[in-house]
Amino acid sequence: MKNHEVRAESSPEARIEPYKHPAAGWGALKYVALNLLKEKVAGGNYRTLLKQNQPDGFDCPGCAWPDREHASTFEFCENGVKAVAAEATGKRVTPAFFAEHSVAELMTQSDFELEQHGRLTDPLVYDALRDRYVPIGWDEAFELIASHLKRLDDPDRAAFYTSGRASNEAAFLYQLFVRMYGTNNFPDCSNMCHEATSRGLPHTVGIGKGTVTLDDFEHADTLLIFGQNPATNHPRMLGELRECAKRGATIVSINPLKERGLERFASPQHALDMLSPNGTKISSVFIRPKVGGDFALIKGVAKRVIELDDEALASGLARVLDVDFIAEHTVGFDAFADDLRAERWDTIVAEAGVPLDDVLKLADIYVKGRAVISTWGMGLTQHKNSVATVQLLSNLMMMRGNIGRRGAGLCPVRGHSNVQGDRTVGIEEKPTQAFLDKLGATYDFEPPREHGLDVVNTIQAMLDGKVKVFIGLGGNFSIATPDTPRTWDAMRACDLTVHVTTKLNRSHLVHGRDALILPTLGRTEIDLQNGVAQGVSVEDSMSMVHISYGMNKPASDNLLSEVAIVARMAQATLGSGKVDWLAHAANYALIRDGIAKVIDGFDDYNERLKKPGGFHLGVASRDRVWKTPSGKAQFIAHAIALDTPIHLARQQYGERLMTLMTTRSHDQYNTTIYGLDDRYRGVYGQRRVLFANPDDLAMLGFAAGQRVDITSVWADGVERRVDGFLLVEYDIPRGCLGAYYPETNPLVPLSSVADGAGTPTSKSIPVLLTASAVEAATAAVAVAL
Ligand SMILES: Nc1nc2c(c(=O)[nH]1)N[C@H]1C(S)=C(S)[C@@H](COP(=O)(O)OP(=O)(O)OC[C@H]3O[C@@H](n4cnc5c(=O)[nH]c(N)nc54)[C@H](O)[C@@H]3O)O[C@H]1N2
Ligand SMILES: Nc1nc2c(c(=O)[nH]1)N[C@H]1C(S)=C(S)[C@@H](COP(=O)(O)OP(=O)(O)OC[C@H]3O[C@@H](n4cnc5c(=O)[nH]c(N)nc54)[C@H](O)[C@@H]3O)O[C@H]1N2
Ligand SMILES: [Mo]
Repeated sequence: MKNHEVRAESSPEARIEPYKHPAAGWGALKYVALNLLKEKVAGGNYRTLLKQNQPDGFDCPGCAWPDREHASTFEFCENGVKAVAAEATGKRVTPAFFAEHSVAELMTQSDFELEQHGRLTDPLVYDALRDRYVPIGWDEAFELIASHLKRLDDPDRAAFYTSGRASNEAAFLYQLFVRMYGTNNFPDCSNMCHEATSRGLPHTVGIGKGTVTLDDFEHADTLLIFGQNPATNHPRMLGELRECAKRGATIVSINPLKERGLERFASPQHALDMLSPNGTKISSVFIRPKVGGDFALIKGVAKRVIELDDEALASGLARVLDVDFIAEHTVGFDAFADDLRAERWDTIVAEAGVPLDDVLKLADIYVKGRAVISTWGMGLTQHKNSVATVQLLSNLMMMRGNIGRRGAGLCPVRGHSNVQGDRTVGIEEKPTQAFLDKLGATYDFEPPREHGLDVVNTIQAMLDGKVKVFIGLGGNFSIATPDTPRTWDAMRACDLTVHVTTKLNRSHLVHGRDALILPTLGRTEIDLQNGVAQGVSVEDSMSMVHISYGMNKPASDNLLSEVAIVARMAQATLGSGKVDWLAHAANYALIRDGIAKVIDGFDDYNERLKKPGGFHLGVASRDRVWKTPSGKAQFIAHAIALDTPIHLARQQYGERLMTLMTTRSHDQYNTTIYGLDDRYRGVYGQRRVLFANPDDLAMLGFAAGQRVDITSVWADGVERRVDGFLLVEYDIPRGCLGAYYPETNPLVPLSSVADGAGTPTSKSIPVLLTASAVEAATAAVAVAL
């Protein structure tokens, strides 16, 4: 095994077997029952699951999809149950476990195995002599961090990562500590996720957030779902889509794959769905661009809207464009329209990878809609041209005034449950000067003014010896990130790596010279400070902010809350001259008072959180207030790029060059592997699979069931390869491949990022396939597709 390879996991039952049922349904119920038994949820207290997303319960640590009133009857969600059960597991990783297992030995375990060991119980420090993690006292741990941070000749030599589960309170205190320490180096998971949304939308509509609330879903007549797999990643969204479908709304899925949950859904909350073999039909139309084809597709739709408007004008019919909206609220339309008129249809069709008829059909559906919502996920954001794509989509919506109107709007669907909130409260490597001014004035210090490092630039800075200390508030940095071998070299070159974490993961094992594991409370657990239960607040994907109280007994008596860890790290490093860190950790309301002073929209924060369901933060673009330099929403013309790394590689290798997208299976939460099945895509007991079009397999001279090695094409002379992937025939457009993340992250070059967002291009990797020498882990893999 090469030094960056993780053992491939597969079970004796490994097989490929197409799934023929609606999404959710009985399969999901069965899963939930099995899961509860398997995880031995602490204390057998299954009420935990019923308190998920209830007004007096905790916010589901699964996804960022909002809840109805945050108070509906228990919203059933298979993957929410998995997330909760994983945190509430009765299994423990104690110091005795680490005494038995060296780091080298743990490195041979798969991510699935690491996850199975359970919750971490005590703070640990790496002992190089014995290659083991050994117990350390909390005070000593914070002293070690402080001594490293104080020793650095420049605060910019440290980087402070955040994963999107951190609460507003933990995140705000963290950024305050880090900025008082002196840097804006805040790499965070959103750099790899919806960054194209957050960086792209401010230029068109003035703010990098969605404009809809759940209420709008009740009034929409048309939904365009771009590059998203809700049945797996946002299961509660299916409930919303089901209602829309029942009402007769047109739902279009724009996705290279025909994802099951977008076809049919059997809602466990509706007996009729469960009794019928087909559930509820969700999408009426599937448009299937090639991977990375969305920009050209949307441009084609926008061009057609102009044509239809021209036709309407010529024949004296009602305009297709919302001319009033365009005149009153926007700038740049003429140049935008000229660019669309000049765009060639053959370029659009070739680059979108769909027939012209599909473009026209989508345009027809779009213009018939009186209230259109566009939602999007990672299928749009993890490409080189993602910023342009998100901007174009918002422009398409602006053409017919579909922003800031009831039942219409932009709906980026975020991933982590508080990833949006973390950014709102200051986890931002490129802060505005106005924010820094307010932060500095409130806490009486001069914040660092220069922009800091994002995820990719942090890894590069570590490789260049410029960043020596890494601190991670949650997440799994070493394996969620691209270019795994280089990232591991980077982490191993650090003087200190620190992980605030709930469960053992790969990042703890790929560590710096000194290394700490700091175990923390999960969101499901009771957080007592001085005998008083503390709540934390989070912001969902639709800008609803609400409070969350844990209700389980903590996994161990020796855990600290994230807030307490941040406060004590700050206290040890900076002392209490300017901020009484420990007082903030004793009463989170003080942190919220700080948020209210510094961040717009949080006035009376503590009071407003008392309302069940919380409050809407307010999104200016929703009210048709445009926070752009011109004060108007902006149309921006972008050309269809014909010189992307995919184009260049294809010029070199011809049709053998494939575009690989990396995606999530049904049994994982990002890098947390719950199981080895991907039920809706028919994969069981394994993860090292590669979905390919049968015609491509024939063209390449391969057959389903054969194993291949995958090599990326990148012009820096570095070999990027992963071995032994099982070829699975799949209904995927020609020239495209699909595989799971994180197994394929070694293929994503560090320098391959979205223009203007820095997001690794993990959904468009140029690759070549070769027959593999790797023995099939399971000899008899039945390929039934
Ligand atoms: N259970 C569970 N829930 C999760 C997560 C999890 O791992 N497990 N992760 C959370 C996080 S952090 C996030 S960001 C979200 C992610 O949720 P999603 O955005 O759904 O993420 P993915 O599964 O990566 O891929 C999304 C879809 O993009 C499609 N796609 C790939 N390439 C293209 C393309 O070029 N164009 C188009 N139109 N589509 C494309 C794929 O076929 C797939 O259906 O989910 C969150 N929720
Ligand atoms: N190739 C490829 N790469 C990708 C993606 C892709 O689609 N393809 N998706 C990207 C996306 S969208 C994202 S968001 C990133 C995800 O990147 P990360 O957010 O870094 O990764 P996660 O797997 O979500 O982190 C899981 C770990 O978080 C810790 N954890 C869980 N709950 C808590 C908690 O309450 N507190 C603390 N402190 N720790 C906790 C546990 O130790 C767990 O192992 O990955 C990105 N990487
Ligand atoms: Mo994400």
